[in-house]
Parts: sequence; C-alpha cells; structure tokens
Amino acid sequence: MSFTIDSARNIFPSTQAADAVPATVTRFNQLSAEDQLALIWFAYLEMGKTLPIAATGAANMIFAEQTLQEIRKMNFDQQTKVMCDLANRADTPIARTYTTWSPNVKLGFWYELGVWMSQGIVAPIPEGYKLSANGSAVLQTIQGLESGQQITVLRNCVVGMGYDVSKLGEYTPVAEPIVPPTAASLRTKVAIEGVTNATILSYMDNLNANDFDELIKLFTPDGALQPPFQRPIVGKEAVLRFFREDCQNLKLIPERGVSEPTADGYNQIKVTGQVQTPWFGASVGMNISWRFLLTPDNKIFFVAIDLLASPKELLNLVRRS
Ligand code: 45D
Repeated sequence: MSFTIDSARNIFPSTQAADAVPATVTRFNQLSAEDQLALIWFAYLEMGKTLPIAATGAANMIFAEQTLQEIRKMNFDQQTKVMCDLANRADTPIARTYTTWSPNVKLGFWYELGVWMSQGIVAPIPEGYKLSANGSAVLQTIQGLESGQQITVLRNCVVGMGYDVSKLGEYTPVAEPIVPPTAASLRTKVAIEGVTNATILSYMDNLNANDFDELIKLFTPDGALQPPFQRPIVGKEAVLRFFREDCQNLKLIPERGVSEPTADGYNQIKVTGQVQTPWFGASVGMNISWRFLLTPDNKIFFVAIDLLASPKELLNLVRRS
C-alpha cells in the first residue's frame, strides 16, 4: 500500500492552520505560575463580556467535585498554592488527580473555580496585580486573535496544566459519562457543496448525533484521526476512546469541499466549515477543515482536523500545492 499515516498527514498541503495558537501557548507556558493565573483571569474576564461560557458545557462535574470541595475548604494561601501547583505542573496529589481528567472535566473544574473566585470563595488574583512585560504581551496577542482561536488557546493552556502525564504511570482516565446518541427521529443531516461521498456525510451526521459506535465503523482498523495541533491518534480503539471522552455534543457545520481520486484507488477529500463547542454554543464558530483520505472501499484511513488561520482559508480548496 502506498499510503502511511505519515504521508497521509500531507494531503492538501496548502491548508493554513492557525499557527498563532501553539505559538501563543508556548509563550504562555514560559511565564511564571502567578503570571499564568492572572493572565487567564484577565483574558477570561475580558472575553466573558462578549463570549459567555455555558455552564452546561460542564455537563457533569461530579468527577471534579471532591477536589473542588477540598479546595473550597482551604484558606486563600492554600488555594493559591493549589492553583500555582497546577500551573507549575508540580507533583502533588491534586495535580496528579487533575492529570487523569479529560479536557472537559479540567475545563469544568476551572470554570467552577472561576465562579468561586468572582464570589470571593476562592482566592482572587491580588488587587492591582501587574502582569510581567511578557505576560502583558501574551495577553495582548490573545486579545488580537479571532474568537475561535482565543478559546482554543485557553483550552490548550488549561489542558496542559497538572502533573506530567508521561510520569504518572498506570492510571484510570476520568471523563464525563457518555450521553446516549440522538434519537433517529431528531437527527439532522448535513449537506456539503461539492461533496456527496456517503462516508463523509455519515461521519458528520454520526458525530453530530454522538453516535460514536456507528461513527467508528467508518474507519479502517488501523485508521487515524489527527485533532488540531496534535499528533494522530492511531487505531480504531484509541480513536473510539477519544470520541467518547473528548467529542460529545459538538456541532459540525460543514459547508463545502472538494474530492479527488489519488494513488491506488484512494480518494482525498477536503471539507471546510464551522464547528461549535458545547461551552460557547453558536456564539463561537471555529473555522475548521477536515482532510480525509479514504480507501478504495470508502473507509477512513486518515482524517486531520485543523483550526484554520483565517476565514479566507474556508475557500482554500485547491487540490494540490
Ligand atoms: O488558571 O471532526 C481562571 C474533534 C483563572 C473530533 C481559569 C473535532 C485562573 C473530530 C479564569 C479561573 C474533537 C477533533 C484558569 C472535530 C486559571 C472532528 C479558568 C474538533 C485556567 C471537528 C479558565 C473539535 C477557564 C473542536 C474556565 C475544534 C477557561 C473543538 C475555559 C474545540 C475555557 C473546542 C474553555 C474548544 C474553552 C473548546 C471552556 C476549543 C473551550 C474550548
């Protein structure tokens, strides 16, 4: 077979991803813990004016609840220390617990802390806190990004906190419970200008319906999925686990695409459109592309999801570079 996962990653090479996101997260991670917490606090207050976070994004917080209650009982100094430890990736019991949580549980945990900080239950950012020069520069960069990129920066900052997962050893991952798939009568169907391929349409419709058991059947056994700014997740089992833990209640709104046969009877299909997250609903539409590589029997061998550099990229459907 001519394609490998690595070569598949290069289909539609002219796709421009939002490189500002990883660049900003890298700069964020170089700041001191105090600066990180204050910066996110300021970004969150500023963004909250136009992009309120929906608490329903944190559908089920019972997994973080015990830790949250533990923190609630602490005094301000202890609370500040816990938050700094998370930002410092320190080896503490709470930072280890945090590491076992799925991204949505982590986000829900911080969401709750943010509410408590504004209510005075958890230590606030000290009045008159002055960000370092680098911290102010990173905050300014975040403020200049489009909203889809802003929320991705925040998410990736939060997900990167806690103890180093590679040092954790054996652990049980903790995620929200799986919601039942949408009932057949309530499902919606996407339409994509330029794409009629049944596998692609079915991918979008099943993901929108949280029907991960049907969705995974579209993949080859060794198939892979590459989320934005990540390495590919390889193999049906790992991809299914990712769908269950990280992909509930997304709304995919593909708009247009292009399809072209490639080597050995494979097909490469690029689709662009919007994706909404349960945390922000329709107030943030992320500009996304999907780059699919399908086998001759129409299974997904590879799909990369990219957050696009700009809305202009939604129209970049050139087949070759
Ligand atoms: O440190 O086709 C305080 C896949 C201050 C699947 C705070 C996908 C202190 C396949 C404010 C308290 C998933 C890949 C912190 C498609 C402090 C597929 C709190 C794509 C941290 C399409 C901060 C899906 C808080 C995509 C509460 C692209 C921050 C999904 C909260 C993208 C931030 C989802 C939140 C994104 C960010 C969600 C809630 C980017 C959420 C972002």
